[in-house]
Amino acid sequence: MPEPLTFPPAFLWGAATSAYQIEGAVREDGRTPSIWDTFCRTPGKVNGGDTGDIAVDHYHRYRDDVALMADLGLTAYRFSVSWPRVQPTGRGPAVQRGLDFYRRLVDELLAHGIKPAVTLYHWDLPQELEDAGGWPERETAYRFAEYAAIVGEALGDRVEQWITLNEPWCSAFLGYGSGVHAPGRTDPAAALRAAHHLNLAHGLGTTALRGVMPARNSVAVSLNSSVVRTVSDAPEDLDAKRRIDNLANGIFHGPMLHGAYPETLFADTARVTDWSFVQQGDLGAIHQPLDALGLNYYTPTLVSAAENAPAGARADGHGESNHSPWPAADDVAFHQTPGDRTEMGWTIDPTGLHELIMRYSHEAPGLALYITENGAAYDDKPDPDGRVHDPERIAYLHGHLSAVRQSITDGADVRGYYLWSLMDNFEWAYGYEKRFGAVYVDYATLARTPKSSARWYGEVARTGAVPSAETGGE
Ligand code: GBH
Repeated sequence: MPEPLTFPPAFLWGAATSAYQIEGAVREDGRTPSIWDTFCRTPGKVNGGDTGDIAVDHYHRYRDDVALMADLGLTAYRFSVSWPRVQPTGRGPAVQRGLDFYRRLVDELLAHGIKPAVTLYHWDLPQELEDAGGWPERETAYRFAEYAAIVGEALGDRVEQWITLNEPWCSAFLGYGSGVHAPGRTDPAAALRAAHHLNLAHGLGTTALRGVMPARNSVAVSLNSSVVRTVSDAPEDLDAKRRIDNLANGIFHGPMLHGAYPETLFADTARVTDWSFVQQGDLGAIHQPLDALGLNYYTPTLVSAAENAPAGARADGHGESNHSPWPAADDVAFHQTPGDRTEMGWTIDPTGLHELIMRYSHEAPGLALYITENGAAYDDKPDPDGRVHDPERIAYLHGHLSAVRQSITDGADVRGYYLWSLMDNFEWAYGYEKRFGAVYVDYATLARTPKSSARWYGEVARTGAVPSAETGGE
């Protein structure tokens, strides 16, 4: 029988969530609307008109949720702080009742031996800051740094792992480019400004955190870096790949890790913007030493030059929008990667995760890597006996964890893995229709039931090893 794949003893086995997707309680304890509250109330933006008003009521059920994680055997938990819960107008003094929720949550995690990782920004900008211009405005980056200091000061004594931003690509290009995410704007120039100000927020936020926290704490960012592949090695296809790699990856990791935007990005986007919003000193402010890098991975991106695309192929990355999230890249075509897909329509390709990890272990030498999100949506339904069997998710996790293990063998310094997601939750523009959870949520009662994948993953966490065969769970 083949040996199980054993991971390093200190490897963190976690699950991830975000505030708006799980908390609910949107009007409690002084919280004000974020751009997602507003977006959900804009007709036609979110499937079924769903909102995060109640979500999975984690705000009131966090004790049970932490107990469930401990019962499963998880050793780490990544969650995000809701900015408008802590600083309702996006400026000024903190609301202690808002911070108290996170203090209680962190204490509960620590009491159960679960290591918390805090994401400061997982897409829920206070609406007042959007009204003042949002991420395309430079001021938002300064506001973020102030907010980072508030949270760092409140939780820095008990949380060691910090993540400034979750997936700034989504905030900039889905929020201000394609408009499928809040605030729903469709302006490529504004999206590029947003990207720069998110970078600046990351840098200023990192500096602010360092200023208020013990030096032992670790600061990172979570990027949804794309594994970009082409349909051929024709020069125009390779050029399409280079441009999408710039817009997906280099636009963020360039300034953050190397202190510079990719040289060709300016020419690539010249017809959209002249980049005059980049001020002297910005790149230095963004390029702060980091302790770790978080990578979120779901599926690779397959491109060609539009001229090389078969008839009928088009950018499938646009969601329901007619606007592309890729500024000045109308002559790039996006293709479906061959293979089985999840319920999101995303092709299952663990080789992409290996490729991503190896790329960033070279791009960011010396930085610890964490997989801060990976997982799959399936159409889960309870059996008549109430159990939820999700063998497809176990297979997905098995494949991707094997890829992580292979990367470690190949020399990458991967220190932990956070499954997306702990439990079914509000899947942004898809509403509650898509289930990413290892734990099933019955939306009528909000009862939680671990799926077979949760038991399987808990066993992995407890043994520190992935079984050689993917069968398991209950
Ligand atoms: C993550 O986003 C989020 O961090 C998390 O909150 C969310 O619930 C989870 O994943 C599942 O969606 O088709 O052109 O947009 C992942 C978002 C989805 C962004 C795939 C990039 C492909 C490119 N990513 N998407 S495009």
